[in-house]
Amino acid sequence: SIIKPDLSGFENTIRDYVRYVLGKPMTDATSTDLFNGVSSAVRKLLMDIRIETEQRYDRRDVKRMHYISMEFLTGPLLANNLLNMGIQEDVRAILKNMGLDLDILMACEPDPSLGNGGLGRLAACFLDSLASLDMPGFGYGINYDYGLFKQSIMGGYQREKPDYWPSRSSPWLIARSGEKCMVPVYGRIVDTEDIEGGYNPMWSEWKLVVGRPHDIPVVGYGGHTANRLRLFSAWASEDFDIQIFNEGDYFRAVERKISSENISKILYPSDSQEAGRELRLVQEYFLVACAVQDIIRIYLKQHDDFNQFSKKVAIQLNDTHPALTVAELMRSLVDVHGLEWDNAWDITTQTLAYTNHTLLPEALEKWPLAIVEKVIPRHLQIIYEINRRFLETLTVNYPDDPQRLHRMSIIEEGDEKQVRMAHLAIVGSHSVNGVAKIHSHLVKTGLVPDFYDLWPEKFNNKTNGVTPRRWLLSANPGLARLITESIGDKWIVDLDTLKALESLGRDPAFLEKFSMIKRENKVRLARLIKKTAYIDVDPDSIFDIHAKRIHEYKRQFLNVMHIIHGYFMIQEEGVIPTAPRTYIFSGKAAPGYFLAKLLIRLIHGVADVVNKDPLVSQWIKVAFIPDYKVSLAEIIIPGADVSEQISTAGMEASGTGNMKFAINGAVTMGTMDGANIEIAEAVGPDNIYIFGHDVEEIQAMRGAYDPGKILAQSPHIQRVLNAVNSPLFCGWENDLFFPLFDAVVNHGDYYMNLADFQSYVDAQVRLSGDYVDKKKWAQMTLLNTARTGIFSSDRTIREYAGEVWGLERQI
Ligand code: DL6
Repeated sequence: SIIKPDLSGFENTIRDYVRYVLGKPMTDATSTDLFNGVSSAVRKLLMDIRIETEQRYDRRDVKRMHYISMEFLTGPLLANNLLNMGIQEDVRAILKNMGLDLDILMACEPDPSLGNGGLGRLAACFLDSLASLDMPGFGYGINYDYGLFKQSIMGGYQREKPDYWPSRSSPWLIARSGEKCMVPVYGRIVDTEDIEGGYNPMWSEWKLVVGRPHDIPVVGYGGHTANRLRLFSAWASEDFDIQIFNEGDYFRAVERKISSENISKILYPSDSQEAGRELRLVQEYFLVACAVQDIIRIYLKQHDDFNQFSKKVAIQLNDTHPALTVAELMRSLVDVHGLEWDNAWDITTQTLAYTNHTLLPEALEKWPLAIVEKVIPRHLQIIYEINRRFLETLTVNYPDDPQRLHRMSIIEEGDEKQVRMAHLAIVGSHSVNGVAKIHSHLVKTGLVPDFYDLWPEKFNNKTNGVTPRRWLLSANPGLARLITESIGDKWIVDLDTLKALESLGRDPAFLEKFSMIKRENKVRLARLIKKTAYIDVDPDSIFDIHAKRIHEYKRQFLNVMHIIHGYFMIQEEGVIPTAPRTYIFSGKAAPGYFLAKLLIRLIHGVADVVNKDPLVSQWIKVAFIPDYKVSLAEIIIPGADVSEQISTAGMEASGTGNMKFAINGAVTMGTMDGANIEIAEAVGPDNIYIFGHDVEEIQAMRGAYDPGKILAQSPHIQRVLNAVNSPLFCGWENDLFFPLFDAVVNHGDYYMNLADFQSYVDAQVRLSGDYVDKKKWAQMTLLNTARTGIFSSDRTIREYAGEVWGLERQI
């Protein structure tokens, strides 16, 4: 049931905001002013729910779960908050009465891009599910001034511009200046003797940074519970360094202040290349230090000692980025609160749990000891001590296996010693999970088999999920309405009930309505493509969409190869495809990732040639939508017929885009990778296109794989790759795409594009054939929606809550 808040003062709050906060008459208010006014009226309602929720939790002294993550990709919040409180239509009516249009105001909301992609968006889905399930689960993150860069395209190239979001003035952020955290950083260790003559390391000469919390309320569906996402901004401990200021060096004092505040200035834009950059380590430490202090402060409000800590507190580490929590919690318990090491260690390991989100070797964080020692010398000592004790237990378990000790040590030996963050996280946690069945299996068998051998009971799987509130109810209002009219609205909180749609697949009238909604969503998407990519596309063609970060393992290159192949089939062989298709790409490349950026340029080069060709363009169009972000995904995903999920098997941990597309009725073209495997299980083999080598086959091929052999035997692949390496798509820039050609032809094709090419082409031909059978296609897409309820993040959160956190509903 939905508890609707009282809206009687809503209009006045908007008017008061414009008049007394902005100091303007209503007649002068801009759309952005009015968006802020409406949001502050919504925020007022949220605060009532938030305060009641907190009192409920306090009264019951509940166990709380804290999700620490460097990224939370919330996306715009107004629409979601209104829907979750069940008041979107009421507010629309109030605004209409005032002569205002809710949709226009919602379009003014900036997209807080505080994340790179899947990992950050998953964290946001989890917060929505926790609140919707009335569970005490909170987020801790960084209030970056600049989120992920804005992408624009110039001459086919990606350009990056800073994305400033109102980190100090967003209507959703509530500054909590009374709850700031003091974070020591840098300095050195001075060895002193304690009173009993023992060793007593003192961390001294540190510099103090202040973490100022800003809360974003997170209201669950139904309006019963509002949790919070707490984001920390970094400030200098004093306005200036008074000492330096007094010495007369005004500018150095100001610079010091600026450098402290740099800590929360910007989100690192890559998935993988941050390790080695001191500021990134400082950010990671800053986050965990603030979070741990805050968590302990909240716990101590109701407890006098730490005996109950792990019964009342669970902490989930979102990837290794917050792995320093292990050392920081130990430091806090031992150095600050005076606990014995063994007791502190039991508490730490019983409290912490770690989620792995990637197997890619380059994304597994390792920090050079020299940087760790410089930034957090005391933590390095603690890590050494944790490692010493850990290696001692290993010696008992594996007395004759020194190699194993080397492999498992938290410290990696070598020319440059490094801290292996994944090992630190595993040793310091009671639970380690992957994010899809296959991924969890590979964590155990491929990534850290030694740890699995030692602690098999620690390892588990939690397949990702996505929130149906944002990704169906809000993003696809037409489909949401049809579903609710047909089977009721329980699906919003129990997505498995979508199963009831299956039987409607035999009802032609229902199928017709279902297909019409897809068409309307395609028209909406076609408008977006026209507006952002300046290309006219036909909503009756197949909308084939590849939207995600640009990365070699995600194989946008394979997709482009297939497009070029289709181009030649029409041009040179007169083979016309069964159905016209629009290939739609969207996604950002890390600014330092040369090949990924070149791939964006290639997509544009191919688009130029294909879209201008009078014959081919009747059958194939290519469009790249710039600046992929949550608000665009909400338009792109519901408009898809086909969802491209074509990573090299074993490389995509799970994927969550794949789930969003399938729930919205797109049919997956995918490899047996990540959660695609579970999507295939759920929808059945007739309702998905699976192609390519699976994980075992890829593993078996490694080492012996010879792309040259495949190339020699395939005139089609030769034609495609020669075209990539020819002037055809280059415009006036010669040899532009040679590096992409070279990586595949001369450098081993690490991502095995060629190995999967033919089976990809065959699957695409089958798909085109099925698409023209309107009834068959409609049934397939319906079954994708009906059978993917299992991919709700509510299911994922229930699993974490029951099996990892010991978290209960607090209705
Ligand atoms: O678990 C969320 C998401 C998965 O769905 C993707 O498959 C995976 O690539 C992503 N991982 C990361 C970690 N990157 N780094 N470092 O973003 O997590």
